[in-house]
Amino acid sequence: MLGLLRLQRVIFMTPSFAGSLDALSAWRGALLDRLDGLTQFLKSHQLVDDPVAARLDTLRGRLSSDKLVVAFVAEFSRGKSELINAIFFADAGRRVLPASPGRTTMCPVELGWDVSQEPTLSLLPIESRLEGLPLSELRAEPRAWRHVPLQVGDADQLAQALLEVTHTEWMSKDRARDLGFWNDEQLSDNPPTDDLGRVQVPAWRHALINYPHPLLKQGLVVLDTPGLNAIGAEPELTLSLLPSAHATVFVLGADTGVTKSDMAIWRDHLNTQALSRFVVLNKIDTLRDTLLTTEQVRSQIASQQSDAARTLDVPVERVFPLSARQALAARLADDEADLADSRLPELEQALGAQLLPQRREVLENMVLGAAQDVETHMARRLGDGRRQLAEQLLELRGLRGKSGAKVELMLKRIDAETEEFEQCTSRLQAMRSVHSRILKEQLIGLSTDRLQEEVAEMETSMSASFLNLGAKKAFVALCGRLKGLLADAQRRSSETREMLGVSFGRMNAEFGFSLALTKGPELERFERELGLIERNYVQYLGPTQALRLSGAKFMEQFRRMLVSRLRVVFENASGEVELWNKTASAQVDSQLRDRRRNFRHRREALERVQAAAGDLEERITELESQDRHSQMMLARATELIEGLREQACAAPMNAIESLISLDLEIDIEEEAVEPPRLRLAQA
Ligand SMILES: Nc1nc2c(ncn2[C@@H]2O[C@H](COP(=O)(O)OP(=O)(O)O)[C@@H](O)[C@H]2O)c(=O)[nH]1
Ligand SMILES: [Mg+2]
Repeated sequence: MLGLLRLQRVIFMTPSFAGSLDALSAWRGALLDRLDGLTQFLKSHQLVDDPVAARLDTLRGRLSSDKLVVAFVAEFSRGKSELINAIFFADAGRRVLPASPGRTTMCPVELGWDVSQEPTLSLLPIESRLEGLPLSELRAEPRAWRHVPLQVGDADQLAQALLEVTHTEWMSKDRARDLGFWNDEQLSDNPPTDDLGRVQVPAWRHALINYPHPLLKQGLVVLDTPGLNAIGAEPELTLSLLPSAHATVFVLGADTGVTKSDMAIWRDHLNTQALSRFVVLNKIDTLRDTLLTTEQVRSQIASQQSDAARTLDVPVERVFPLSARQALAARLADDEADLADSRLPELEQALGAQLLPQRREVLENMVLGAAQDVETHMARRLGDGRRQLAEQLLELRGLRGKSGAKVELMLKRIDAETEEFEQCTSRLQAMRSVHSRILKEQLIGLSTDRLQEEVAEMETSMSASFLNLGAKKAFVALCGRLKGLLADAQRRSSETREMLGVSFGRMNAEFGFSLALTKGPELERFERELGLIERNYVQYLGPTQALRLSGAKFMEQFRRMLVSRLRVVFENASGEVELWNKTASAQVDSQLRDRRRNFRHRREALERVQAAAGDLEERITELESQDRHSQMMLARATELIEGLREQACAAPMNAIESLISLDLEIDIEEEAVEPPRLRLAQA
């Protein structure tokens, strides 16, 4: 029953954030079904080359593992954890993430679901900072973490296990300084100390919660962060996790207003993501006052809202006054009126309204691009095949009523044609060797070795500069050189494309190929990514951050993190170039194969006709039915591609509505809060 109730909630209530995610995920599921149908058909009938089949597999991987990352950022005690509980985990029936006065969440906490892993809380000890390894590399090393198994469905055990993220350790000032938690220049920013002069430091550097909660299963990743001190001490947050989040929610307290440290977080960590930022003015319940009228309280809230908007320089509609605590309590008590009064639904609606279409559009473009390529490729292959069949048919029909001598003559002609055609092989050989040489040269510019060289050059000029004040300049220079490398690769790609275009044209004219080039590899995307990395790092290298960087440990961490991010960009760019080139040569190979097979078939057909004259009509009928068959294949594949396109362009809400109108079964189990899987007919 629950499953159905939830489905109704999704459709008939104000679309909550959870509802939007449900819809997006149902849409993605339907798209995957269509994609699988198409891929299976194309592969089983061998209608596409290997690189095209691989492209479809990659598309599937990206679609099914697509994540939506929402990060909550603010000074401690603003109510981030409470807000996360209220938006995402009220269905657990209790407070899941610890939220209490004071510093509670001591380390960044990432909640998500990876089906290949067990439900676990993984904790990375704070000492791992001393080794200088970036988080991204440590993620791949299970031994660096402590693992606590989680019991699915047991909300109490989950909440109990999550208390671990609140743990702290007391340590000497020296050690705290090494770990980046003590700053002698800005004493007011430092964590609390005890009578013995020891410093209180988080026990963990990062926590990962892998848990099959329905929303997390749909690809949602929630990032909860501790306050300013911890954000500043973990460069990875600023440089990688926050910039790559699809939405960041910045939380202020109505009881505190915009404080100096709120401003510091906003300025230093959130100022590059204007489009995805949401500001929450939390705890509006604290403004309630029995001596004031509802109207008076309302206008107080409105004036705090516009103050906050002015101070942060965002449109006032981007500031959401609400009460997370009231919302959580209302959801736990199932009190709709109280929930509306908490004003949380307004934020959820805004989050859903922005994120859903944005994510959908990215996926849609990805699918449409692939559909176009597959269609072009397949139409050309099948078209070639049909043309060759037509020629063969013409030849056979011409033999009707002709003598054995005539057949003999035709056989000779085929042999001559074959021989002439085979002369293309040496030409193709030459083309291939030029092509692979050019490609090799091009890939050197995008190689990891080349990247390391450039980074090493940056380091030389960085360490030479006093206190890293020249760090920014050296880094900007590095980015300039790397952009140069990408631009170079782009230019070489166009040259390669031009060269291949000329060769293809000649091969087509002289040997009857139908070689065609697709649009060249697009490297602008990687330039944009590089630009994004540059902006984030430049911010980090600004004057307020330079001191943190001066420690050798942080320099090392900074460098490793930078290299690992740049490496991803360069590896992907190089992969893109390689794939494009591979697809071009695979086309040559497959056409060569098809042509040879065609010559062979023609010869065999004539030989059979020669052996028994009656075979001619039979052979003609066979070819005609073969032609009808490939026409059918083309029609069916086109239909499947069209279906994929249609689904990609369909609005996500419709995915659920169509499910209902199709009256498909929905699994209704005790805790069946799973998104309904669309089972669209395959045929
Ligand atoms: N009055 C009131 N208190 C809240 C609200 N949201 C959170 N709190 C309280 O503020 C304290 C800090 O909340 P928490 O979620 O741990 O803050 P975080 O450090 O930003 O994650 C806790 O005692 C919460 O109960 C709210 O909307 N109203
Ligand atoms: Mg918290």
